[in-house]
Amino acid sequence: MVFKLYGSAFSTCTKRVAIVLHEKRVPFEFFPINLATREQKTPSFLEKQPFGVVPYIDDDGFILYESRAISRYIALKYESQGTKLIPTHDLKKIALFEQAVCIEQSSFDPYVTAVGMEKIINPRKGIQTNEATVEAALASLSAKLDVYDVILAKQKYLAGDDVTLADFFHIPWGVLLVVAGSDIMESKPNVARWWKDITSRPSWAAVKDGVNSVASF
Ligand SMILES: N[C@@H](CCC(=O)N[C@@H](CS)C(=O)NCC(=O)O)C(=O)O
Repeated sequence: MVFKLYGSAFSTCTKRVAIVLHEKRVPFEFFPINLATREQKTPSFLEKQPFGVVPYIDDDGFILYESRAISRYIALKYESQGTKLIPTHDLKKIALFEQAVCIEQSSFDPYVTAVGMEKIINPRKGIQTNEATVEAALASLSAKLDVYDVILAKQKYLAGDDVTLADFFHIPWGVLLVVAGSDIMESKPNVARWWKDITSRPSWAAVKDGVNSVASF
């Protein structure tokens, strides 16, 4: 049975999962969910994703939601193909990977989503941007990225010298910073080097303009 991804072609969380499918070279069928018509709030969707947000997957009847959990599932299920995205045998490497995942969720995601919501999503909904919120989020993000810059001066990626899921988790919201008018990802040398590296990969090129089904790799 082909792997099924339900989401919105342009949503950040759907792209997060699609990057991983491309890195792992897993063919998949994409089922678009229309967020504009609130398809994600319909009873049939809520049966699969009770929080009413995208994405979710159906892997031969196994339903899973939360983009980072789905990404881990794919990375482990297809451990031996494509890019290795989670360390599995070395306890210390596993711990450093978990640390990097926590860094993304606590020191990056809250600030980039605040900027993206204010500068991109809210205006589309007719809600005025709160510039004070944007300024505060960018100031906090800049302080966090100063720490990233120190870490990335010593190693290639956030969990060590191998790329992992933790790096890829940053991309879909992180690229929106430029759209929101901020060049913060280019403003610190080691962060800029890392950012160019992970956003130059074919997996991101394949999904950045919208997620589509892939019949084979
Ligand atoms: N933590 C969830 C967040 C999912 C989420 O917020 N999805 C957004 C798109 S990126 C969504 O479905 N928004 C529509 C809505 O809130 O109704 C994940 O990572 O999967």
